[in-house]
Amino acid sequence: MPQQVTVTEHILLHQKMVPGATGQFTRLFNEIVLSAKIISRAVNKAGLVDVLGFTGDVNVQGEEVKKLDEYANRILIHRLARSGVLCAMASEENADIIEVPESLPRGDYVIIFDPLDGSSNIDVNVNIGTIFPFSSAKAIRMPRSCPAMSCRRAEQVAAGYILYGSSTMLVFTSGDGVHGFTMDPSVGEFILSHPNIRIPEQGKIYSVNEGYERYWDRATKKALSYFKSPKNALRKPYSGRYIGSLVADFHRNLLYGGIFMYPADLRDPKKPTGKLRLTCECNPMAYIVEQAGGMATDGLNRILDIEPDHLHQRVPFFCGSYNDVEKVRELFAAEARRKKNK
Ligand code: FBP
Repeated sequence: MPQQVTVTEHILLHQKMVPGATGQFTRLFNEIVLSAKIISRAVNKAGLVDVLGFTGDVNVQGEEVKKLDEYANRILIHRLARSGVLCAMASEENADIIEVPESLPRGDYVIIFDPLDGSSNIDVNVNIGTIFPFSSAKAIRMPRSCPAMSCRRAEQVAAGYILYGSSTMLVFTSGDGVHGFTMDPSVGEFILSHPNIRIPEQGKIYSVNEGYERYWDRATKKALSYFKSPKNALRKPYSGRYIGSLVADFHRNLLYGGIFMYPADLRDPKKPTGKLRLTCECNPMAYIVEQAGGMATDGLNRILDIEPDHLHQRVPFFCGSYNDVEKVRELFAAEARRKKNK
C-alpha cells in the first residue's frame, strides 16, 4: 500500500522548508483541520439532528441565517480563538472583526472565513464548503474602513477550502502548489489524495447561473455565447454545470478544467458588483487557482491585485482555466474600448 501522508505530516514538512518558522502556521492549521472534522460530522448527519432550517436571524449580508451555517461559524470562532496564534479574525457571518478574547494567548496571524459556503444547498444534501485565507499580520496593509483586515495576494500565507461532499476533502495552498487531502473516516485523518493539482489550461465546462442573464452587461453575455458556441477554442460548446455552491463548482472545474462565473448584474441596485465576497470567497479561490496554473479576474482586474475597501466588499468573479479566463479578459477589454470610442 502506498505511503499515506497525513495533512499534519505535510504541514510539518512544509514548515521545515520555511526559514525561521515558529510553528504558529502549523498550530493554526491544526485548528482548521479540527474544525473541519467537527463540521463534517454535523453535515453528515444534518437530517438526523436539529441543524437544518433557519435560526430566525438575519446576517450582515441581509441573508436569513441557516442553523448549520451558524453552527459552523461558532465552531470555527471557538477553535481558532484557541489556536494561540491569532491577533484577529473575521467571518462572512459577522459584521465586524472578531477579537480574540484577552484571556487567550495571541499571535501574528489573521484569518477570514466563509463558515459554510453554498447555504442555499445546505438543507437539500448538496455539496457545501468552508473557505479560508489567512495571513501574517506583520505584512498586512490596513484597508481604510477595517483596520485589521486585508488578505490580498501580498499577504495571503495560505488559502484553502473544505468540501463536504460524497467525501470530505481539504484543498489548500501555502505558496508551493495546491494539494488535496481526503478524510478517511475510519481513522479520522485527512490523507494526501491529490498532490500538486494543476488545472487544465483549456477548459470544457462553464459554471454560471444563467437565470440572471437578462441582468448581465454586454461583455458577460458575449462570454457566455462564446463558451456555448461551436466556434470557440474547444471547437464545440462547453458543457454547462452549476451546483450553486462556489466550493463545489470551483473544485470540479479545478480537476476537469473550466470556468466559474458570478458576474455583476443589475438585479439588486444595492449589489451592483455581483454577490461573492472579495476577502473570504474570491481572494482565497484566486490564490488557489493561480497556484494551480489558472487565473481569476473581475473582468478587467486581477482579483489578487484588488485592494479591499471593506470587509464584506463584493466583486464580479471569473475564475478557472487560463485560456477561458483570458478570453473573458479579452471580451471585457474590447467592451471597455468600444465604450471609450463611442
Ligand atoms: P453563501 O456563502 O451565502 O452561501 O453565498 C455564496 C453562494 O452560495 C456561492 O456558494 C454560490 O456560488 C452562489 O452563492 C450561488 O448564488 P445563486 O443562488 O445566486 O446562483
